[in-house]
Amino acid sequence: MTTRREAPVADAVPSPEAGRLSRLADGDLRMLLLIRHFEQALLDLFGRGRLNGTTHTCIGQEYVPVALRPLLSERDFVFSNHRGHGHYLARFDDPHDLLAEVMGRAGAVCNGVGGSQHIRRGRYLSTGVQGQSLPVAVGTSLHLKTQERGALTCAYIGDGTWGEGAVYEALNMAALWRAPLVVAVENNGIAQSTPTARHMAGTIAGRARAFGLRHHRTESLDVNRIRAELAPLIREVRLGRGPLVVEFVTHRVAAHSKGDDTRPPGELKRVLSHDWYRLYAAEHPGHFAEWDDEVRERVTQVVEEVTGRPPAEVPGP
Ligand SMILES: Cc1ncc(C[n+]2csc(CCOP(=O)(O)OP(=O)(O)O)c2C)c(N)n1
Ligand SMILES: [Mg+2]
Repeated sequence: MTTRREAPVADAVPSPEAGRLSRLADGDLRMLLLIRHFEQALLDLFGRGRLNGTTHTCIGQEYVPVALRPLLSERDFVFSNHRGHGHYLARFDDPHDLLAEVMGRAGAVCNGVGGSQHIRRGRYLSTGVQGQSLPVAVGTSLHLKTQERGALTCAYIGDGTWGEGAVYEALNMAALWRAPLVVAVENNGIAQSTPTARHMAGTIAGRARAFGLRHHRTESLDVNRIRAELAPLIREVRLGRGPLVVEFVTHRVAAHSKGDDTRPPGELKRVLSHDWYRLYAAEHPGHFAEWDDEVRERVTQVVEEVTGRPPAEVPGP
């Protein structure tokens, strides 16, 4: 099979806040495209009835974990959420075993019992339960603080997850004990079908401030620029200056899950004007063309190889 092509690049009308996108290193563009085509392939597989269960793609938000990638080390813990395929791929660059996990095929990261949302691999854990990870992330970061100085825990949460009480218990302890914790907030302006303005009183900055936490907000889609902004802040977390909340103002280009998009056409158009994929193609057409087909083809091969595998075997008790 081949994965579906997206809307023509000519549709890309850059949004002024999105800014210009600088030229990426090949490895970064390759990773961004890997995540994009992987997610697109999952939607195609669902559409053709080849996948069970559910999935939440990070289409439009791929640049967040790609920007963080070189700022995190193997010693760091990463806690992911229901929209976690990009977080996983940016850490492991292993689409075969992730797809096998989602499809329940041999070689699956967690023998196929975790599926799209519940994955553990070394120091990487994801959960589909909103707000569940932050208290555990604080615990691991305190462990690192005492046992492995210089390492940190990074926990990804969405804007909607700030409605969970456990988040505040965790932030309180993290602040009091100066935990080496980075809370990466993917503020995509919506929680399932509820816009942020209708579920959040105040702001993420204000909530971080209430605990005395450092907060950095970025609207950029530019991987190089985001990295330059974050590198010194993350270094300070490693040096023991306490937790950091990074708020990425981002855009969920695809549906919440598989096809449940309730946003009006005008809003979808606005969202598309922040899609790095279309914007990068328009701004760096030569570089984009050099990699896009190649990575799409790689994902096509991954899909073919993994769908041909036998079912995963769950080890007995
Ligand atoms: C405790 C809990 N309540 C409800 C849900 C159902 N649910 C899954 S994703 C989601 C919205 C999450 O919004 P946000 O945190 O903004 O993340 P996004 O989906 O936008 O990435 C909801 C309500 C859940 N997974 N866990
Ligand atoms: Mg959200």
